[in-house]
Order: sequence, then C-alpha cells, then structure tokens
Amino acid sequence: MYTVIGSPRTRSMRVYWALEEMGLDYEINMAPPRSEEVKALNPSGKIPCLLVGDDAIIDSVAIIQFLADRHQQLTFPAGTIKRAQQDSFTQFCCDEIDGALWTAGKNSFIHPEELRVPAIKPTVKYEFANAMKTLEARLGDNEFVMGETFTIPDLLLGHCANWATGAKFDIPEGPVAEYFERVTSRPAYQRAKDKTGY
Ligand SMILES: N[C@@H](CCC(=O)N[C@@H](CS)C(=O)NCC(=O)O)C(=O)O
Repeated sequence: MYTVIGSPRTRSMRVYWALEEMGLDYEINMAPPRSEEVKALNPSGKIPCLLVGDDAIIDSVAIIQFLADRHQQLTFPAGTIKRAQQDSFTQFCCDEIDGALWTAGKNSFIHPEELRVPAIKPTVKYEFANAMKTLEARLGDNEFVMGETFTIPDLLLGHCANWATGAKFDIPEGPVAEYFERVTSRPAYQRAKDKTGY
C-alpha cells in the first residue's frame, strides 16, 4: 500500500493520477507543505511525498517514474532508446513548462511579498508560448508524445496544461489544445479528482 502526501491542488495530483492509471491502491495524507510532518520527510517542506513502507520518495517526477518502472506501466524500459526519448519529453516538460508556471506562481503567491517580481509575468508567458510551439512540433501527428502509448510525460504535460489554464496562460488552439484535451479527459484523471476531492 502506498501513501501519498499532498493536496490534489498541487503536484501531488500527478501521483494520484499515476496511481489511478496503474490501478494501484493508495492512502491520502493531506499534510500541508512546510508542516512539521512534511519537513521530517523532506527538508524543503515541499510536497508531494510517497511513503513506501518505511521509505519516503520526494519529487513528483521521481515518484511517478518510480511507480511506472516498478509496475511496468506508462513507461518504456530503462536503457532503451524509446526510454531516452520519453525522458527527454519529461525533462522538456519540467524545464520549459513547469519552470515557467512555477516562476509565475512563486512571484504571485509563494515568495515573501517583498521578494516577488510581478514584472516577470510577460517573460514567463513568452517562455511558455515558445514551449507550446516546441511541443506542437515535437508532437506532430502523434496521439501521445511517444506515439500511440500514453507515458509519464503525457501525464506531466496534462497536469501542467490544467495548471496553465488555472493560471491564465494561453493554450494555443489546434493540435496542442486537442492533445491536452485527449490527455486530461482520461478516466483515471477523473477518478483521481473524485477520490481526492479535487
Ligand atoms: N520539483 C518538485 C517541486 C515540489 C514543489 O514545489 N511542491 C509545491 C507544491 S506543488 C510545494 O510544496 N510548495 C511549497 C513551497 O514552495 O514552500 C516536485 O515536482 O515535486
């Protein structure tokens, strides 16, 4: 049995969604970021955290890739060319999409008020728009980024698409918007939302 720590309104949703995709059981712990309970597991106080018996794994991407490898779902095997290409999409999502969204978030409501730089917003929206163009080119006519198979980076990209919409970033109409719709309409995502009270 796995325990996921973190509200579904955070990157913890990636873990709930991945568990639902794989049909695995889990318990939900809503301990907030920076709480003593979370800091005991992750010195940064950040969520999500996955408890596996006595062990804790932190960072959403490490967690969901671990689950995928362990249960041999949503991933190509380590050491294959396909896996390297899959990981390249994961890294692209972290660097260019999550990075832009997170910079906006930190400068809106995370950092101490006196350290926030609201003027950064147009810059990160520009970065995000460039990332959308790259995604469109890399996606081509594929159903998912790796072709016909739904893998970890699709889940990450879908999560970021939802985040971007909430944060009022523009999703370009056409193939990228259709891809995001395809990914976020998966039943497992809906189940994760229902089960966690999103
Ligand atoms: N790269 C980490 C980022 C974790 C992270 O920043 N989590 C946010 C919630 S989505 C958090 O705990 N923020 C509290 C803070 O920054 O103090 C991951 O993907 O898990």
